[in-house]
Amino acid sequence: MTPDKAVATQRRKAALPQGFRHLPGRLDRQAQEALVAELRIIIAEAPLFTPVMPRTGKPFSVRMSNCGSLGWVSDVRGYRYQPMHPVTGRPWPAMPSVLTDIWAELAPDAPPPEACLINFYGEDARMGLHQDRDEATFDAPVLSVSLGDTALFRIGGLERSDPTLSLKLSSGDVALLGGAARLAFHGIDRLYPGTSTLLKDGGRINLTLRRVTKPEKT
Ligand code: MD6
Ligand code: FE
Repeated sequence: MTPDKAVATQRRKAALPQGFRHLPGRLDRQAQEALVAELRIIIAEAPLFTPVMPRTGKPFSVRMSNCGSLGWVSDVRGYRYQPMHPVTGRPWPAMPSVLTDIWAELAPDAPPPEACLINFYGEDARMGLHQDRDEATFDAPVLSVSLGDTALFRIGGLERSDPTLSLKLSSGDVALLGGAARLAFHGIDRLYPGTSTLLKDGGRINLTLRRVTKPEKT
């Protein structure tokens, strides 16, 4: 084996997991601006908060809020979904219809989404490699919408140690983790500040739509 080939073999190339989809530019600029305007109203009602890691209490570098009937929260007691904002105690605002429309288009067989997690990244924020596994059902995909500065997204397999592959998520992009990719490890390694003019103070918003509860059998 030539030295080059030995290196190539060692650096196992990750294949994108089946069921991962990346739809660059799914929302055009006008749709992105309209969605940001809706998110400003949502965040006025349900302010961004800084979650902390279970047990350690270490703060996340992203700030969060939610819309929809359920919201994902993290505090020293653990990760969970709850119907109320952890600080205000009020119900989460409704999900914008542009988001439920994209869900209906891309996940036509899934029951409607219940939670939309809103993650706000300042220029130094990141998101460690994780699985989205706090839902009671993994049948529906998780759908993500990116707004603002471009981010470097990394996705691997079902084990934390599996090889990973990186791609950039830009403003207006949609990503879908479904099928075998539903429980794939993934994270955000970094932002590229100044790559978008959408958010007037920079940064990035990522929205993730999830089905949380098992649908009623009909
Ligand atoms: C982010 N995304 O893009 C982090 N999760 O900021 C996620 O954690 C994510 O993009 C589930 C499905 C798609 C995602
Ligand atoms: Fe995730």
